[in-house]
Amino acid sequence: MTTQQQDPHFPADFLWGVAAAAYQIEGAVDADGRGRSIWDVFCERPGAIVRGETGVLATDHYRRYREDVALMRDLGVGAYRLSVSWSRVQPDGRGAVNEAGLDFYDRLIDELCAAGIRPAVTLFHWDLPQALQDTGGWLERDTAARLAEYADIVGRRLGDRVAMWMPLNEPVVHTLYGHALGVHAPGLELGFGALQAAHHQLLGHGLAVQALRAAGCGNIGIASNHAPVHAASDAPGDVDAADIYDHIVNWTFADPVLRGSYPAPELAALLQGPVEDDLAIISQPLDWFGINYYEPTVIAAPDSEEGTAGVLEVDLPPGMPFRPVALDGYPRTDFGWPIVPDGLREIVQTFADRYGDSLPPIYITESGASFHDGGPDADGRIRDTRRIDYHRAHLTALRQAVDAGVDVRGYFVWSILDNFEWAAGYQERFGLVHVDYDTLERTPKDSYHWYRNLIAAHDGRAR
Ligand code: GBH
Repeated sequence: MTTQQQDPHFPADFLWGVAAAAYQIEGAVDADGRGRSIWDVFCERPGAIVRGETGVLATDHYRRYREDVALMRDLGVGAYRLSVSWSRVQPDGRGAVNEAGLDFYDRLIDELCAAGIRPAVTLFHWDLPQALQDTGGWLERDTAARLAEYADIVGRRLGDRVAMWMPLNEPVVHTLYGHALGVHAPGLELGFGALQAAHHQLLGHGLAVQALRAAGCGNIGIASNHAPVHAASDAPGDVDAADIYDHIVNWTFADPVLRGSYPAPELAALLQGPVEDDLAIISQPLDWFGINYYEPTVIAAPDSEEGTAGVLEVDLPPGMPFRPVALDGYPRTDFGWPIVPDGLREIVQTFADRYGDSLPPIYITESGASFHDGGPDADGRIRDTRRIDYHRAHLTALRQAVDAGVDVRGYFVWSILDNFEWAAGYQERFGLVHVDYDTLERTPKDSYHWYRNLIAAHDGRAR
């Protein structure tokens, strides 16, 4: 199957990247003065993580980063999307700077630059310092100002070498999973009350963009999770339910950033604070907009005739005005997520249609799949053909959006390494490189070699 299909071709300046996040790969949670984050605490909660796994060791990237950068260099990527652990930089989330923690990113970024790889930095990939959680976390307005303070510190120290900035990763997932449903840190189950945490993250984004610009940093965007939402049927109830869900998971997070408004007055009415003034801050012009894409959602009314089991990893609490419905007829990853490459084309096109000229260039800041690859075969290879098919199909769909005129500038594979997949632990493997969690040995999979050839076929011009 793999060999018969053709790889798509992109313009010469298309940026080929890989992505990861601090808590999922670094380990070394006590090293060099790092403070505790909400994920350290959440992982200790009985039953929170599959098999009780934690990020204490993870892939040990904190100590093995040189080896990992060498793997990226040989891969030929133009950029590496990493996240900075706020708790390394400010162990208490505010005030005093821990120079030893910043030094790690200084070394990592120097290593990347020496390898010809552009660093793309996420400031907040869900690992809030626990001290800030203790004073209310994202439910507290002041946390937005703290993100800006932290952005200023990191921007001044690393800004001369960082090529792309993202204050936030997927505020929608941190809101829904972390604050509405309680399956991610900080483990709050607030239902619609979680919207306040969304607003404060978005406000933090806007303030952090301002702080980065004041620190002389440019090329700033966001990594925001988006996917099409479809109604399970043409029945008005299903259509309405899908529309509500679409507004919550997509437009509540993109409209404030790209339009300076919330998509529905009912949502804005649930928020406290000077929302109108905040929206002016949240909608700071961006240089680009990053979309993380995994899979579309199909939604039915709670009492609809449609569908059976939902496909969300988590059950929604009773009383919600929508119900996810299984997406039939598509292959699934080993995580159980449906594989729908056209959803990537569709969401990118939807953004272009919705925002028109006010949409900056798009990057796909994450795309990837978990397959439970075993270790190397006797010949040393890991034959993850399905992962190759996955990325090829998604890039082919993305190419169609580019052909249709959407300005897409790059694609970051999630992830360079197998890593700690949050509540799902280490069983889920998204990497182009296999990690043996007993020996921490890295083995490039067939997908790594495929991606390297694809990048090389574009002539290494991504750099
Ligand atoms: C991203 O989140 C994160 O940024 C990254 O840290 C993470 O490791 C990576 O993706 C892989 O998970 O059950 O079919 O409804 C992903 C956001 C939101 C994508 C929930 C999958 C549910 C799939 N995810 N969504 S389904």
